[in-house]
Amino acid sequence: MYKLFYALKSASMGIRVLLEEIGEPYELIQTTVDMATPRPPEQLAVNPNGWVPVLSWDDGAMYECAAITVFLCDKHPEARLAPAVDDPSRATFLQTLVYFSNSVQNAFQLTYYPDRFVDTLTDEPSAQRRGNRRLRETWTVIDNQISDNEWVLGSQFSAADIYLFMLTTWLRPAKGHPDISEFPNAKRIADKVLQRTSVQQVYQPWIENPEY
Ligand SMILES: N[C@@H](CCC(=O)N[C@@H](CS)C(=O)NCC(=O)O)C(=O)O
Repeated sequence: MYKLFYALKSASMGIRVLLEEIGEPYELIQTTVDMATPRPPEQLAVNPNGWVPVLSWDDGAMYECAAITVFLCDKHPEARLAPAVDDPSRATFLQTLVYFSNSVQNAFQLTYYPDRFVDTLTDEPSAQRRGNRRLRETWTVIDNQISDNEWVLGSQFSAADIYLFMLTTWLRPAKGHPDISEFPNAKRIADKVLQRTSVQQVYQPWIENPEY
């Protein structure tokens, strides 16, 4: 049985959607993204960085959202959430997940955790402003990549579409982030992902209040 260290608003929500899509039993272990609140020791034992998602199962555990995504998709091919290793779209699948993780998420981190990028409090607004611009740059790359495709991988729905949806829920124009409407191709996919039963269930708090 899978155990997912879980916090609202975090990347653990996208992994929970995958677990719902796969249909395997799982347990949520509540944790936090609040800097002032200690993490459970079991979470820190797997991920000393203290962030989520962290996934564990009978004889293993791991962290990093993109890696967990690939792991779960490959472990449960019957869920058809990823192209097989010899499928031509596998390359775009892996490329997009890693780009989400190390470029788009990194831009979000500049805006949400500026203290991790600069030395002094007075420099933090500058880091946040650069993060806002970086968000626009990286989302533009993704929007152009999608072009008029139905899904990230063309005609094939995949976990990359779920990951994309999750990232759109972090966009906060009130913080200076770009609005999702600036990226109509990404928005088109996010709107369709939102219709899925798994997403309706996991993202209920966000659906009720996008500023949750
Ligand atoms: N590269 C990591 C980043 C994970 C991450 O930044 N998680 C955030 C929530 S989305 C978190 O746990 N923040 C609290 C912290 O960093 O202590 C991944 O993709 O899994």
